[in-house]
Amino acid sequence: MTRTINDPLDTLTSWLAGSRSTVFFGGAGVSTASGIPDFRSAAGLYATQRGDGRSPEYMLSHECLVDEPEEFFKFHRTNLVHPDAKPNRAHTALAELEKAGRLAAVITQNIDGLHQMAGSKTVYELHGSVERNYCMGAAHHFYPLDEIPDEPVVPICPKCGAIVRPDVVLYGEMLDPATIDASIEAIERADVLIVGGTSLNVYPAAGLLQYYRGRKLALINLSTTPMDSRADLVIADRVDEVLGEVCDRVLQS
Ligand code: CNA
Repeated sequence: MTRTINDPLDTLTSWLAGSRSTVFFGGAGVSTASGIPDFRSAAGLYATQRGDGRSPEYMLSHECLVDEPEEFFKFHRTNLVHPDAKPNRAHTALAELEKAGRLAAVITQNIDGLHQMAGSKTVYELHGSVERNYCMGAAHHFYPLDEIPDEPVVPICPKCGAIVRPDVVLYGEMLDPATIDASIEAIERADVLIVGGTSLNVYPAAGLLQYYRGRKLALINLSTTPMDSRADLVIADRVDEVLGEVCDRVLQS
């Protein structure tokens, strides 16, 4: 990555170096370098899905899970479960910054579990995780991803016969109130807020940014977002490269 004077990365590095509480808020763009497509890029899931008239929103809805479980799990297993994906530099940089006491929390809309795999400890998963699954019977028997069939079938709980669903927030479902509260608290306490790899189109998640009161809001995204005019620093670049370089600079300083 070649940079010039007045490098925005210098600004971000100095913000982080002088910060008491930095929070990162991210989305699907954080994991594209791990080979997981996002939703809204040209190569994203919404552009590449073809076919039978069902929208991606419907395929990822509570309604689809209940009415057409076979179709739901075919879509889910094929498009949202990536068991071989590994953390990229964005994930590892955030984990390193947290370990060094430079990052208070990661708030993510992602459901891929890659932040935890990279070593991040304080991770608020607004939309849940495909790593966790539970049966829809009364007992909610829990199953980690590696106990779910590695094929697009409807998983059935061996204990009660109910469908085993992913612990993700589907369209038509509510976000977990405790996760929202913890995220709001982290954002309210943050003096630096870094937002990256998200189109900021999905609510209520994107709305949480309104709780930031500081004047060091950095936005790192390949395409424009509705928050660009509100940001104090906009970096239209790859979040994995930017975070990697800023992390190296902060930890060397
Ligand atoms: P989105 O709406 O698809 O937006 C992604 C944004 O990231 C776009 O604006 C891209 O321009 C940008 N982008 C892509 N790659 C990079 C990169 N390397 N560096 C910087 N910017 C990049 O996704 P959002 O997260 O905003 O939308 C929220 C949805 C997407 C949530 O409900 C997620 O659960 C869902 N999702 C998650 C995953 C995952 O867990 N990895 C994958 C696909 C979708």
